[in-house]
Amino acid sequence: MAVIEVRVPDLGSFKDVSVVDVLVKPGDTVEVDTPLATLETEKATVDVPSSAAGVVQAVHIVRGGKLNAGDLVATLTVAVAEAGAAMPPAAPAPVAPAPVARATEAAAAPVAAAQPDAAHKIPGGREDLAPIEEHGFSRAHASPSVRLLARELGVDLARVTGTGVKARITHDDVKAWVKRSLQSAVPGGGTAVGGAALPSLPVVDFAAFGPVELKPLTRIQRISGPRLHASWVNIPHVTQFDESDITALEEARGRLRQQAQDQGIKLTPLAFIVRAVARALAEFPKFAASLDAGGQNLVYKQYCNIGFAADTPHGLMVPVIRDADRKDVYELARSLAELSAKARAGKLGAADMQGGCFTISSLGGIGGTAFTPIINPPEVAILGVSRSAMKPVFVDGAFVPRLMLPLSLSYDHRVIDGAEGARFITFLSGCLSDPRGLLEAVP
Ligand code: CAO
Repeated sequence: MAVIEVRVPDLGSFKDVSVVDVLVKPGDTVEVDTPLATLETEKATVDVPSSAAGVVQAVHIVRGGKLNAGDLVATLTVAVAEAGAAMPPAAPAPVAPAPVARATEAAAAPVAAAQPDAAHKIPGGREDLAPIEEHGFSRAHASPSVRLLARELGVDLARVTGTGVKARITHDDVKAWVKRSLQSAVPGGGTAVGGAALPSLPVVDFAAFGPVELKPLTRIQRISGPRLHASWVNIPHVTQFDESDITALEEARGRLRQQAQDQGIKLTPLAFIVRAVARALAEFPKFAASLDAGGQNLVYKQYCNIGFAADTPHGLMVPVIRDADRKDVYELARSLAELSAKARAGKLGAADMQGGCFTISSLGGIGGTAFTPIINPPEVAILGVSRSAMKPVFVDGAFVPRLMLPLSLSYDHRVIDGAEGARFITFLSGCLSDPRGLLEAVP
């Protein structure tokens, strides 16, 4: 075994170059060309590749530090043959192979200009790959040679998941991406590989049009955003609409409201809706089921926990009412009030938001006539409720004023057929039209 040094290669006229990433640590095994660090000049980023295969003995740089050509980056323990190949005897310490510049935003323009076409050609004749988005491409974690390969094949590195050290994108990752892309080719163009080939949205410089202010998303938005996105792109949503005649329900609620208030309970329409949903789920248990991890079986649950979306100052939260089927409307109203107060105070624990079978998103207190709620995975359906309104309804040969409640049921079409969706919402609508069933004692 021998110890060799890897130093910063010739950087041309650049001095005091920043270390933006240290990619290895002592004990890591590296191959020839494995990137050890990424440096950033004013014009481009460059990788410092390993000059030999071996094990990292020590790293001599830190992220954020400044380096110049010839500075020591790392020492490697290598097999003697490797050492000989990498560092001829009596030669100065080996210098990493000449770096290939990675285009940064500033340096990317010529590349983009050289490829004005939106479509990139890849072997096999497919020309419908999405265009390379230069900003994302330049920030991707990949070595110069991988970047070159990606350019040749028209692969946008921003879309490729790296499997190398620290999720670095390897040559094989790029090739595998192209292979998947070809396999998923669908007539008429477009790609559909696990979301990997989704076209990206344009990056806009808003400041070019006037003054702007940057405000970070809330913590909850940062957590819920990717989950909503995953649901939207992974689940084939269908939304079924209906209107339920809740005239009798509102009359009953009006009669009971004062009595409930005396017990400190605010009896809103939502408590009746949760009760009706619990009944509908007992009738149609598939709407409370979930796909198992392999996507080949449905998991039917012997419990009925119903979540509801709560609008809080911190963002959207979904507390879960446990055993909603065993609670009457008063108990449900109490649970709704307690959980939403907890949500607004930012005091919900993880357990308060877990184990839901079905979610209700009620915007009825705010307004709107209908919306398409996004399923809350691993659930397979969600009910959206909008504001009730008096409408003329044709009954027994005449128009009569009835209070109509708009319902929007989104369901996972992999699990639920359209006919089942229509049956579920019709049943639910019927339950809400007849408050007697909702006021019965719970079993
Ligand atoms: N039609 C007409 N009026 C309705 C109604 C409906 N569908 N639903 C509620 N209302 C009325 C209530 O009766 C109440 O009226 P009063 O104050 O006169 O009694 C008023 O609207 C406000 O109700 P509320 O909001 O206090 O209570 P709620 O039980 O209806 O809802 C909660 C509780 C937590 C669901 C709700 O406050 C909330 O946060 N809603 C937003 C949910 C949301 O953001 N969904 C979108 C998720 S996707 O981004």
